[in-house]
Amino acid sequence: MDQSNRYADLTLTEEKLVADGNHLLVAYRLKPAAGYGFLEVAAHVAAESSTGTNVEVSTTDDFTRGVDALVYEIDEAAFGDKGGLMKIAYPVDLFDPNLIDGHYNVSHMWSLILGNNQGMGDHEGLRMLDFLVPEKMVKRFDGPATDISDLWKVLGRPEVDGGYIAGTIIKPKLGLRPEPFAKACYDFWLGGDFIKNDEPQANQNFCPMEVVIPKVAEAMDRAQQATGQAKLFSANVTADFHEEMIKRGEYVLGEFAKYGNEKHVAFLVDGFVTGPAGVTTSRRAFPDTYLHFHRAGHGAVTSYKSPMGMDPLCYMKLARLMGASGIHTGTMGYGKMEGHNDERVLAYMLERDECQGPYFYQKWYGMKPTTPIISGGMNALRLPGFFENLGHGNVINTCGGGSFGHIDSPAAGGISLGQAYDCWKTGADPIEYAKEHPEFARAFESFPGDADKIFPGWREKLGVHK
Ligand code: RUB
Ligand code: MG
Repeated sequence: MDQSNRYADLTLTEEKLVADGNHLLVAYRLKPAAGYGFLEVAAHVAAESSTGTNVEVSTTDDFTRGVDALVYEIDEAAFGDKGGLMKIAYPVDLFDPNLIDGHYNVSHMWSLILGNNQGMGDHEGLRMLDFLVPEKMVKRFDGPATDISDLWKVLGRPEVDGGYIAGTIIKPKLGLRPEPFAKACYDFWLGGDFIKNDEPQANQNFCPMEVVIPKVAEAMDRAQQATGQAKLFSANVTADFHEEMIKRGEYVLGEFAKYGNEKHVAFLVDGFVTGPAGVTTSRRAFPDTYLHFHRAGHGAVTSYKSPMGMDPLCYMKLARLMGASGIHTGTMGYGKMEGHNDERVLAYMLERDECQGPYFYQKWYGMKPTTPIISGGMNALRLPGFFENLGHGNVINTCGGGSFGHIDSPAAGGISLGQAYDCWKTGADPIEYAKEHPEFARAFESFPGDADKIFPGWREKLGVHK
């Protein structure tokens, strides 16, 4: 049934919708299934995502019609054989404020704008490309409670422009028992700032939390004394049940507090698999603890390979609304995961108070920033190019293989990361810089495949002939 007479109004202008601020606007790429018209399917998406279904229902009244989502713009040819562009305006009244404080729920918003419409049979692809949250809604999402300035403070750095946080992920991913795990932490902390649990590291029988966490807290204390520097640990508290997450969080904080280091702890929440409920549990139960949003599984909805789901930019915006202090943004083409150089906008959208996205100009009205966490196949050799592309280094970067794969030691791996930042920041030539900085230099021998690609001729220039 073609419902475009009700769920589309192509006379509405985006300019006016934005100025009025009474709608949440969403841009989608849509490919109708064979035999269906573009506007017809677009209108069905608006119906399915608001007041309607695939047929007219007798229970509809005039009020109902007043909160219809409306298709207000279409460009059928925008993406060639991948489909066309359509934009929908959702009245703010459709969204769900909490009983307890009137704040909006991301889970509700998500299920409305990218929920049942994903399963419709009359399209072959429906992908969310960008959205614009109006001021009256932005101000009523939780947003982050802590941000990178809190970590810079712990590290004894300026709270503005405090620079690069050199981190790692304990590798191997699974299979370390408590002693070797804590030793791996200590060894890295001798050279780097920040360690995160790899996302599957939890409470396995071979490495129970209540055995390993006290050892990690002790290792941090020792590393701080040995280096005279503050160190950070991001502990995985992901679980299905909010009380289990809180139990884990309290336990971790308690163990680090024994050394006065509870502020040196972040909580890692695998926020794609838990959904917003897991993220918000940590955000609200532990508002003083940096919330590290890891996103394992996100590729199922964000991969550019898919005609469905959402672009990573939308996922970043959802994470900031939820209140993530930091979220993995990928590596913008410099690491091992899917991504490209122009994804700088992912970082800018998270960090800035206003930012131009691909379709909408989003203002955040003072909401705290979310740190871009750069991870996945990175090492010291890939970093200078990454910083150059992004234009700054105010990020958390975790290099698992890039630290534990350094041929000298995890500490040398950690030091090489900080040197990579220094090299870029001071505008030095990496080869010349390597001649003066042995840890950075040895990264070339540790990752020769990358060295050959990024710095051809490095062996001759550095006098390495093995
Ligand atoms: C990376 C790692 C992280 C991924 C997640 O390990 O364990 O889980 O970065 O991907 P390594 P993303 O440094 O050895 O590659 O950051 O894209 O979400
Ligand atoms: Mg991982």
